[in-house]
Amino acid sequence: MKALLIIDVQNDFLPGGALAVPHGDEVIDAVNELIPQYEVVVATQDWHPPNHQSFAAQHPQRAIGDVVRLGDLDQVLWPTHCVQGETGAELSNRLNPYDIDHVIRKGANPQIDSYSAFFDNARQQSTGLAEYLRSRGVDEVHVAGLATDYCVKATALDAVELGFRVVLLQHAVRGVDLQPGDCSRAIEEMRSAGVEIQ
Ligand code: VGL
Ligand code: ZN
Repeated sequence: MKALLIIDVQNDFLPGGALAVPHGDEVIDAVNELIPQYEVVVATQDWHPPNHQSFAAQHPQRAIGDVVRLGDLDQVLWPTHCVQGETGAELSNRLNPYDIDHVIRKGANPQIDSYSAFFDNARQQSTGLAEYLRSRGVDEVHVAGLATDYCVKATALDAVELGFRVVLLQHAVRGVDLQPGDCSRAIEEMRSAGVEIQ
């Protein structure tokens, strides 16, 4: 059984949002067309408390795009985004909500970021997604959404490691490209890890 994973199609990652992914809105029609083709559809939400340590505003001497140490990990500093309960954290209202079976929220621990839909970046906590997918008999996941070079990549790589067959739906993802080439490199990294690029 295959599942569609719709990663972080939230207002803050769309044009006009706090952390707008260039052309991020182009994934919405693609995702809406994909939804009816899957029996299991999961959407994720980046879901940060206002004091999340990935926010540059929480580090007075630092700027957006700087890299700091958070716990034992390198952490890129982002604009304040996807704050729990705020409009920016809502799934786009252009997304067809009727056939979304399950929503996973991630990034709630202020001290650890969570790019992957399966685990936080320190791999301390599971979001329960793998368990949910297995309970539904899913052995293959197809990944769409935002952003190619962060949450989409982390999710696809974890899914491979967890033993799922993984397909990246290239027409239905867009990335940040903080450094030019980040998205192409992310796709090559996924391909090398065993993700089928479709
Ligand atoms: C994401 C940066 C920060 C993503 C989330 O959804 O790819 N990127 N938080
Ligand atoms: Zn985030």
